[in-house]
Amino acid sequence: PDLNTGFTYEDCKATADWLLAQTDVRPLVGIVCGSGLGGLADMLKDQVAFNYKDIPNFPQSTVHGHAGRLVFGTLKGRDCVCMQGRFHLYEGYPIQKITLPMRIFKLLGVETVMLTNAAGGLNQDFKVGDIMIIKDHLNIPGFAGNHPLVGPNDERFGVRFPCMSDAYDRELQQLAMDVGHELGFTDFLREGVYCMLGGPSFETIAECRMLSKLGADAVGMSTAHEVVVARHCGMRVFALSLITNLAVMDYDSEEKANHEEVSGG
Ligand code: 6GU
Repeated sequence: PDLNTGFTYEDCKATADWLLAQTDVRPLVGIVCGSGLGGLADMLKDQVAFNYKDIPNFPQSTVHGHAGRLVFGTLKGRDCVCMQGRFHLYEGYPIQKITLPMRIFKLLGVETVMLTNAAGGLNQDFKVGDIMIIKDHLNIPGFAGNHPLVGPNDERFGVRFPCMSDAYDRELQQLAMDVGHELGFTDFLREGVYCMLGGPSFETIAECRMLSKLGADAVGMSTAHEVVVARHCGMRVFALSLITNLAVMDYDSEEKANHEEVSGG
């Protein structure tokens, strides 16, 4: 059978070359801005920005609170590229399509990917506003076969069975911890395990309790799929969760998760 998903190495290369032809920026760092965290992209200097809808092969953002621009520029003098808005499983695209930007990053020359997300806190010690350095993840859609590396493997990206025990770069975690302490963030800087679910519904109370027992500190609807693809093609990964709300863990609670608190909208 023809198992070609339409997102081949050649497709990614064509997109990367199309972008590189229109900017002198040669990014070694690629950033993915989570819900409500797209303001970082606006801080880039000497910007060259592309709307997702104008980029060949790119999916388009359908979620309110996600802008949908790929921004090239410099941060503190370093060339970087920033996704202002990302793609989620619940938008309905195939998972190979929503992770395509990671492979385009790779072909742009990116060596390190930094990802942020808005997440619900499961860890009882967490508070709203905490920043969690992600040390590991639970890729729940992946367990069920909704995994971005399903299908024919192109060795030009990476191996058939990539290792994930070193997915989150330990040096970068330590560096972030050190810098966070220096900046006076100690009281709200955490580390923990991020759990990705497909969404779009938020979790039931029983689901939150289950995820907590499984070792998750925070839960959201992104990041793990991108990390898997980024690691497959050999990029270093650093990721942060902003704890925008606390997951509801008991039946007496009046709290309800909603998109406005999550996206800062
Ligand atoms: Cl509580 N759950 C999920 N799945 N995603 C979130 C969230 C909760 N809070 C922010 N994003």
